[in-house]
Amino acid sequence: MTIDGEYEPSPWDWVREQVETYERTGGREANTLRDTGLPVIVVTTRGNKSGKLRKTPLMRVEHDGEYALVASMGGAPKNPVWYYNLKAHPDAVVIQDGAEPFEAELHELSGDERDVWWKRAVAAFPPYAEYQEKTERVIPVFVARPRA
Ligand code: F42
Repeated sequence: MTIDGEYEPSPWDWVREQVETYERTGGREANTLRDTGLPVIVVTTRGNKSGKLRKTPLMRVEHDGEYALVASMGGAPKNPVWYYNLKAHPDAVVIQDGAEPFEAELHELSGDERDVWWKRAVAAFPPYAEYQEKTERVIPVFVARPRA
């Protein structure tokens, strides 16, 4: 499953290499964040300015076939660029969790719905809690599910 466009790899070596290895092995390798043992997914978005395809590994926060996408960027003061790509092009999203990528539909969470998913996110990846304490922004969370 793909969306049309030219792929522009991440400028960060470790991110680019993780995506390449994950895709080449169908998620059998490079499927955790460094040596944490905690699983990742790969999310494809469309660049909000360039229109090019961007691939971003994120922590795997899965519940009943749905996925939280947590725009934490290590608690940095600014949102990651992929957040703006999702806001600009919510219809151009592909998620890979294992061998088979799928097109996803998603929305950004607020209120109680965000609280429920935030707890799930911290359970899957405890450092998210520290990241939220480090930054003034409320870390954005999307929920994504396979497109019907
Ligand atoms: N980041 C998270 O925010 N949450 C996670 O759970 C997470 C987990 C994770 C696990 C493994 C791993 O390897 C990385 C992980 N990361 C996680 C880091 C994540 O993969 C991203 O690298 C990080 O969130 C930063 O995202 P970013 O979209 O800001 O990426 C930067 C480095 C980037 O690629 N910048 C590009 C560039 O050329 O500088 C821009 C890419 C882009 O989308 N450009 C837009 C376009 O139109 O093409 C426009 C850019 C603009 O100027 O607005």
